[in-house]
Amino acid sequence: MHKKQKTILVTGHSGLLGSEIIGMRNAVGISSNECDLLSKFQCQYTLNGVIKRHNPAIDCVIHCAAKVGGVKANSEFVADFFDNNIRMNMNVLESCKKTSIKLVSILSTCVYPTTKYVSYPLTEDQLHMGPPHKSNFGYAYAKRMLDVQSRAYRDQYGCNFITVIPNNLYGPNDNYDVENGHVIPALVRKFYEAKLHQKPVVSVWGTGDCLREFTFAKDAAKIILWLAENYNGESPVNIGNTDEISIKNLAFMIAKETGYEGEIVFDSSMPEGQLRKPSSNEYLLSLGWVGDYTPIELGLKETVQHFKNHYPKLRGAN
Ligand code: GFB
Repeated sequence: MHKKQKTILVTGHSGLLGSEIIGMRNAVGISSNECDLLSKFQCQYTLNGVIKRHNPAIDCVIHCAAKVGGVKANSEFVADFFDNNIRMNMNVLESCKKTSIKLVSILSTCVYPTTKYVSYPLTEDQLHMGPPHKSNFGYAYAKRMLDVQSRAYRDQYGCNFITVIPNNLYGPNDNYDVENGHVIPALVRKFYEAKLHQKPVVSVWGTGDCLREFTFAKDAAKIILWLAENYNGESPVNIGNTDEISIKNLAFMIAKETGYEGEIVFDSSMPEGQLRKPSSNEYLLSLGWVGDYTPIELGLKETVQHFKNHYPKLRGAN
């Protein structure tokens, strides 16, 4: 990508990550009304047309669109997560190949092999070393194919396709659906509503012992934009904040931030996925990235404040 700023096209621009990227740069989004990325035909005509003819010229596509969800949705709709993601990715990569444009695709640390096949912290070279955790089997294999397809197109067609691997993202513009969403938005909503309706108990899924690394979506957006401008390598790049926190501590922090003072119970009959998936960001640092990550206390504060200001008009909450 040239240093002189042109325009970036962001797929999934209304989502948690895409909306942060759009907010930071001279970027355009493409909505599902304009182009259904699951349709090969629409991508061939509409997406290719936008990439070719947009003025100012588009010189990079950041592909954030994906079917995403929390541990429960991933386990229940395993085929949908595989099917939707693999089809969308095939179509978007094909469009970017045809229009010879730089592409940044997004994976996730949950797609790494499950514990017994890897050593921690997770490094990029371990991505395909064994099967993923069964809780997100479909999503993980579909996302891993982004790496495979990007490398294949790079080798055969010379495409400048790069991939990045965030860990668990969170932030204001999350999906607040408590059944199908991720833990932070689900708990923000559960604790906030429990306080609002004076409910004495809030149930948190699992034992609370699982560890996760959380990255504020704004931080991930900044790093992705930096890599879009400065990185052209074939290896994926882990980009997440590497501080681990237990779900139990996370729940206490969110309860405090929302002002909930009732009882918190841990329901081990609910899915909890992988015990941990700590990642290394050494490769990112070796490339020259120097920014800080937002401490989780501050990220949660901003997220909860946004939630309170906009409730109930939030994605997944109304
Ligand atoms: O956010 P989450 O669904 O992502 O769950 P994963 C993280 C942890 O929080 C799990 C616990 O151990 C859950 O059991 N948890 C506690 C809850 N209460 C809740 C709750 O109310 N809702 C949710 N959702 N979790 C996903 C993958 O796994 O990570 C996806 O399945 C995706 O594929 C994402 O890539 C980043 O880290 O478990």
